[in-house]
Amino acid sequence: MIQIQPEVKRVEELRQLLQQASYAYYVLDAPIMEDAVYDQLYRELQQMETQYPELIAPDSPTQRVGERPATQFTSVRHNIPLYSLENAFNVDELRVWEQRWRRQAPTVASVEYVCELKIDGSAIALTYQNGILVRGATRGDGVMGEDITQNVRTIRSIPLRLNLAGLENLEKIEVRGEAFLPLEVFKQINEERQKAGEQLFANPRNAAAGTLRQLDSRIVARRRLDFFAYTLHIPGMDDASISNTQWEALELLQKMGFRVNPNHKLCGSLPEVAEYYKYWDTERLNLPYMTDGVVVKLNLFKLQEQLGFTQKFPRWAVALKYPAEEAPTRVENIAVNVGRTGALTPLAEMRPVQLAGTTVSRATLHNSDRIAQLDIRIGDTVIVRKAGEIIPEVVRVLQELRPSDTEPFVMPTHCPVCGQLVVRESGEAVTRCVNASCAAILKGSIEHWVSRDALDIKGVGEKLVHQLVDKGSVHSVADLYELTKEKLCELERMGEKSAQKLVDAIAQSKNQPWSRVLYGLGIRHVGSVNAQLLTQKYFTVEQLTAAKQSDIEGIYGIGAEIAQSVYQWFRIDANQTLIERLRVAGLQFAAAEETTISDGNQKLAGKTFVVTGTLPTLKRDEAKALIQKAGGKVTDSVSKKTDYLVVGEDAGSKLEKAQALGIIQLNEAQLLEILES
Ligand code: 0OW
Repeated sequence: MIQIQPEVKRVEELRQLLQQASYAYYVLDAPIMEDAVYDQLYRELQQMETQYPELIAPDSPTQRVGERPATQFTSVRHNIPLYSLENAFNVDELRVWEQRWRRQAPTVASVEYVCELKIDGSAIALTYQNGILVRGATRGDGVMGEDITQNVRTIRSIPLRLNLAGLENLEKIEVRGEAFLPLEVFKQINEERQKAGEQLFANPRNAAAGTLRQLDSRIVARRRLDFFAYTLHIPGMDDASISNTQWEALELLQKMGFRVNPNHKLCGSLPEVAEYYKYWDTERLNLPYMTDGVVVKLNLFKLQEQLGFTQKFPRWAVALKYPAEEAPTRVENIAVNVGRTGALTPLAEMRPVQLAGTTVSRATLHNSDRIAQLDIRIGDTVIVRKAGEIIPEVVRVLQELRPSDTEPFVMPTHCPVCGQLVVRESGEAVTRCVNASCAAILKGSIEHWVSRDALDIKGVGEKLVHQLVDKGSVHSVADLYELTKEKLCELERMGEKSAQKLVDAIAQSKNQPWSRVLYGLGIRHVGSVNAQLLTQKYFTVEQLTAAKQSDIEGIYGIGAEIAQSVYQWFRIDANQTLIERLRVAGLQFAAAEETTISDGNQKLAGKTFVVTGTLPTLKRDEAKALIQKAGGKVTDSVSKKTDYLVVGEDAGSKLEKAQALGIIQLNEAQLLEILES
């Protein structure tokens, strides 16, 4: 009788429990346990794997996020090619497609089609060996892709171990599906990139593809990719060997533990397909992810095999696309604006055109590489595209309509605002003004300093900032703290009362915590989340200034790029002078209560809280300090990243948002109970 060690038994039990809970939460959207319970079990498994490292297995939930970034991706061959889809842009073209396949299978009478929403993400291929995920790869050219296993493992809705009940004999399983970024996450990522002065993703598809190809899987994990499976293959066996139809395959994928898009439908004729296509043309705009069409597939695998493939497409499937919102218009000018970080961004100013329910007259051209790629010129007629609420983009130039007297557009060599030479670092697509006193950079840095997530100085809007800079009243954020009521009254339409209110609001900002001050300094790649991560390790600016770059990089969630940006910023004299002036003005450069934080019982480690409303006995700051003391993080606004909302009396919009996002709510008693448990 083999005696199973108790620790082996317990580890296996924990894995089963956690995997079932993950499946229920991420795939079925129906949690089977409270997050606090999941966390408790997860921590127990982590402790046991630390105590018995030999028990760590690749499919353990603790193995989702890799520690070290990859240096590059290796090329891999797909055992079974990933085909793309022929397009049909309306029901007539769909009919042509049906006539074409019917010519090839003339004896077939009535058929069933499976209609699936076409998810607008990035196709990936998953390989499972004995039910364990062993590889994840990008589609690539359909034959060769890139090995992104480390990144794929961070997608919570992709199972690390399959539920093979009754199919244990299937040694190798291939699954294909679409990795995608939910719209909410896409917007959040672009907001963070906007604040960090980085280029925005034009749409969720690019964002998903770009995220999948991130070398640092910790960044991928933070971006919350999701996944819908749609194809199941057993290498070496016909698809018809384990299920007869696509419909059954989708059901089997779900049983194995995959997320399958719930809106697929069995249709007995093309008119039914057309009805599904029409219904989802508008309904899809209410979905939390982007779609760009309907994939129509013949349901019967035997018929699929009979029809086979062309060079590029399956003959038995077609993508019935929704016309993207595109329209022609003329480029009247190409303006260049200078952002807060000095980045020069070319903008196409166009004749206004109606797109996706809005009037579009401007579209970003990103950088000079994109301009060269498009070969866009003033006077050109272009096709502009806007899908949903995504930012408009220039798709292509209609060269045949180009007037004879146009010139290729060249990015300016001098900053359009301050006249200084601009630089374009080798390997960077962005052209940048590096003159720290450039009015555009100065205005951008002050707008950033006063913004909601930074020092949150009410009443200092864009107009006032431009007045202060243009009048020469302010040359740096430190000058804000030397503004007097008299000085402000010199501004047009500034009364004494408003001036006094502004002076008070600026003075009030001296109470903001060190993490907000750090974020307000506008260091490249340091958004508000990274600022909190940095100040939870470096409680004072002296500690951060003295920190080695490698130590900064070692903080969970802080990559090499961010560490380098922070390390270099603190070595610029002008920045040290700015810090000194701000410190003299009274700004916080040390964590008030953080020094007492983390007395070792890290029961809330890695958890993010928001406190809202009036609590029965604790003041807001007391609750915040208690949470931070137990290793938790406290932020001001509710987002998908929020784990718990502590709710008091008269809780407002934060409670509604938390309810919408399914975030766990705690009252004061429950919070104290967790802290004392
Ligand atoms: N994006 C999708 C989707 C889908 C495959 C099977 C054989 C050829 C296409 O939602 N629901 N079903 C398929 O079926 N493909 C899809 O996306 C394709 C994959 C590669 C290009 C498209 O994104």
